[in-house]
Amino acid sequence: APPADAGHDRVTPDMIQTGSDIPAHWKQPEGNFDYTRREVMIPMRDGVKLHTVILTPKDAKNLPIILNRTPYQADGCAPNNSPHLVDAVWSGMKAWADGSFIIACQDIRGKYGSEGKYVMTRPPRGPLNPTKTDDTTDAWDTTDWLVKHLKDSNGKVGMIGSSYDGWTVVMALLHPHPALKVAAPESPMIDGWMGDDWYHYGALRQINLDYFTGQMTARGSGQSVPRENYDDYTNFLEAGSAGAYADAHGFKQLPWWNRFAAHPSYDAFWQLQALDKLVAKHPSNVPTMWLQGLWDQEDIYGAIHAWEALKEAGHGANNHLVMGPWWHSQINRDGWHIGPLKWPGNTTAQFRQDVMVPWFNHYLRGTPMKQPLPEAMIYNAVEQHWDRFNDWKVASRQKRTPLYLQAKFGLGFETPAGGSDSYVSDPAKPVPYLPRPIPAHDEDRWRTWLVHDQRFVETRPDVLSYVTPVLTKTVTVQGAPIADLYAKTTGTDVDFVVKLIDVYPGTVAGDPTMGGYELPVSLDIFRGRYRKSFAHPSPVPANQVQQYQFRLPSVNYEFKPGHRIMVQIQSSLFPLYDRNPQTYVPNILFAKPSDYTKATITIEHGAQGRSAVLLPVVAGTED
Ligand code: PG9
Repeated sequence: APPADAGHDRVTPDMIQTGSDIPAHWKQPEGNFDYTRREVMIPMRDGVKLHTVILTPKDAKNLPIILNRTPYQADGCAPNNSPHLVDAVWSGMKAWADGSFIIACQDIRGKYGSEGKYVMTRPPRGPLNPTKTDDTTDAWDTTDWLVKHLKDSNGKVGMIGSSYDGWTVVMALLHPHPALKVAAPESPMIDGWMGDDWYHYGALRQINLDYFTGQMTARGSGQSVPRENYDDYTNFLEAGSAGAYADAHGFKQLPWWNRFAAHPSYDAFWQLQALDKLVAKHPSNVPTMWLQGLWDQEDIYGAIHAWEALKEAGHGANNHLVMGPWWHSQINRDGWHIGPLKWPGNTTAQFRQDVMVPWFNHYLRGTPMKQPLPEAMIYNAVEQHWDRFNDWKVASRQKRTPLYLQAKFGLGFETPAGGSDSYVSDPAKPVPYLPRPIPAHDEDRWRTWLVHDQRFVETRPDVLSYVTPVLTKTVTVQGAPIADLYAKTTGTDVDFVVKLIDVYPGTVAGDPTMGGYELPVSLDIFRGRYRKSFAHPSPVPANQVQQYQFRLPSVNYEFKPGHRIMVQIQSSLFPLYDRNPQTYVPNILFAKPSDYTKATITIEHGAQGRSAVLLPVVAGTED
């Protein structure tokens, strides 16, 4: 008899694969899914098709559409293969995934599944973009397609998105489709030079160079810059200038870097894509919630400046400002705390549920609002509640009281007696923005650096710390503080970092680790060459007192009795910002090692100028 396995050792055709094991089209059987997912390529006016993921609740009828346009992969909108929409979507979409909205997420032109060419924050059509399309037309064409093709929709669209996705919302608002009924740009990038992602008043945020390779070395997700050392303080110090770092890592292959590096000043390249100016020129009637974090470590400038520009231009009625106690884009995640500051609840979930979604529902399906949205809602991090303002003054209309630097490192509202203080700023030993080591990819530390205890630099000889006596009554500050320094340097260029700090009492009942904490309430950096003009930098005359005046991020804060107010001044914030060589060179990005020199910097608080932080105090300065 033949052996039992005879015939089982033959290869048959069904065992062989010469094609692909990945089918050309895979369709997930919907089974018990409470939504359908489909992917469409939506044609734009120039024929380019944009990849769009559409999530429609089962049995949808007459539902509004929530649209998000992103450079970060539309598929990421619903990363989980769950049968329940609310579990399928990422945290930022959960508020819209209760079955009462159709969700549409789109890859912008040139990224991930979309056709076309990618341009970094593609400027609006005009002198910087001579083509016939931009993210305004793409949003318009997408909205038009959605309301015509999604039969289950009620024909009304709301747009949301944070950061770059917030920028896409603002671009849509420059000429909105009539079906766009409500919008929320969250931490939108508005002016990359003045105070959002790329520069702050001319100082380069060099750790964003990773973002360039991440976004532009691949259509999908690119990689960050490879590191020699764990500590980015060392990496950037060893590289010399930001330009040398970029050159060493191949950046010359990136067209965006070459445009970027050729325009270190606020010339037409930056001016013509500043969206606060553009929204004021092309205001929309779309009810818009401009939203950002009070400690927004990436785009702290954008939302409030766009909102102020609109209010100034007479469009306050349909534009609202919201500032929560949040880091960048935290609105799309949990909001129980930021760093060591804990809130009585989940501030983001509560805001989305109590304010944002009802407000969207009002405009998307006519649901009455329990309480109208005021002009501005700004969290009071000290009293731990939201303050509602019917007239939040734009910065140019705020009254301010000088909080003067005083002798012996005092600080107070009284006219200073006179004097000055000096420090040596050494570019070989720049002041870190966090205690070392500083791996920039450590997300938690990056998200919370703006609330980091500043005691770690207080005793450095190149950091001046001025402090008030212990307060006996509350000083309430509402608005944008202004740093107003009178200073001289032995060099010909200089940076100033000014921090407004709340110094906690030495012991804090119930929260002992906060004893003596030095909490930055508002801080920023300013590059001295721009003291007279952002477009036309000029050397700083050595040894001559100059005025350096710049606006700090807006606050709604109370300095309480028992606390003290501190102002810290220093000339670097590294490696977040590139080092100023302190010798004037045409383009700091490409400063040579020999340009970096020590300088003695003197801050005046007397006859030569009364340095101060001009505070928008609303209570607490008079007896
Ligand atoms: N802050 C990021 C960004 C926005 C716009 C341009 C470049 C970067 C972001 O989080 O999207």
